[in-house]
Amino acid sequence: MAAQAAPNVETAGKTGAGGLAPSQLAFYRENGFLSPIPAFGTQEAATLRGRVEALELEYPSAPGGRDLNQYFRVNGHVVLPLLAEIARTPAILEAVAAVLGDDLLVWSVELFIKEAGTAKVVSWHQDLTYWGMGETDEELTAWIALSDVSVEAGCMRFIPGSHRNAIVAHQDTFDADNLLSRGQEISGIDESQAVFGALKPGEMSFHHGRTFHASGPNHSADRRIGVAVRYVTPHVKPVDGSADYAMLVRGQDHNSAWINIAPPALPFEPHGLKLYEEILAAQAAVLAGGAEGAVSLYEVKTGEAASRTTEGNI
Ligand SMILES: O=C(O)CCC(=O)C(=O)O
Repeated sequence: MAAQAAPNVETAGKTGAGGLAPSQLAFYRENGFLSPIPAFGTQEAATLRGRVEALELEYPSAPGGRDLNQYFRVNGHVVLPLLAEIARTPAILEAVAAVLGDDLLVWSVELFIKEAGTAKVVSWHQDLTYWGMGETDEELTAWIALSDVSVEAGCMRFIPGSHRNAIVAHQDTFDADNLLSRGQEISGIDESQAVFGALKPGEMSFHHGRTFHASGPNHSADRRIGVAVRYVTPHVKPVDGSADYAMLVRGQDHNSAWINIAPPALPFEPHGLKLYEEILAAQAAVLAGGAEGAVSLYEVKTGEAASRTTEGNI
């Protein structure tokens, strides 16, 4: 399909530093995604990438009896100051606020890394399918590129307007080459409708939690590194009334159902590790619910997660 290109930030006439122009906001509302949007300068992006790679060198196996990849892939902001810091970047918050309003929380931060030449993919899916938040419009993902995320490197693809669907049926594949927690996928997507969201280092895309999206293998000679930050408003609630956790990053959280968490001061502090297990235990029942196989990213450690670290908000 000859999809309409997203308005370029250089030409769109922004409403304020980091904010979105009316044409960009209109594009997002119409299509359920927007790409590219500037988040960091090239040098800043290189520095952030260096900090991610320094963590990989420093923690070949991470504290807390889990691999670093576990913390990179699920709720990294709870134990890694770097990821909490990226999620609080003013230019990113300014742009997210243009869509969701001034009161913003971060529900999750995840790193999606595809090594050079890897067959790893992300199948067609809608994010909200297993998150237990219903079909809310008050959530979006900012996906920030820390490397050159070209078509060749396996950038994301989006189906324009697909966010107008309800949550559709997904099948768990547990495919080893799929980066998703259970390899979930929507069948029957007309890929000719898809629009690529290639990003330069420091650029980001936004997508709605019901937008159909996917990404292919990395055929480039470099790693493909992206940080996905899941923003919600205080109006979003776990639909089953269960406890879930989020970090307030802008404005106020007047009437939220979220247990508010603070960003960590240091990597893998004992308190952060305990909180990490508490959150994973609380989320596992919902996020791994109904799966036919083990969802390894949501495997709860026995014995530890039962004790709460929080008394209300922290
Ligand atoms: O990193 C990718 O290719 C896909 C990421 C994704 O599906 C998401 O952020 O929701």
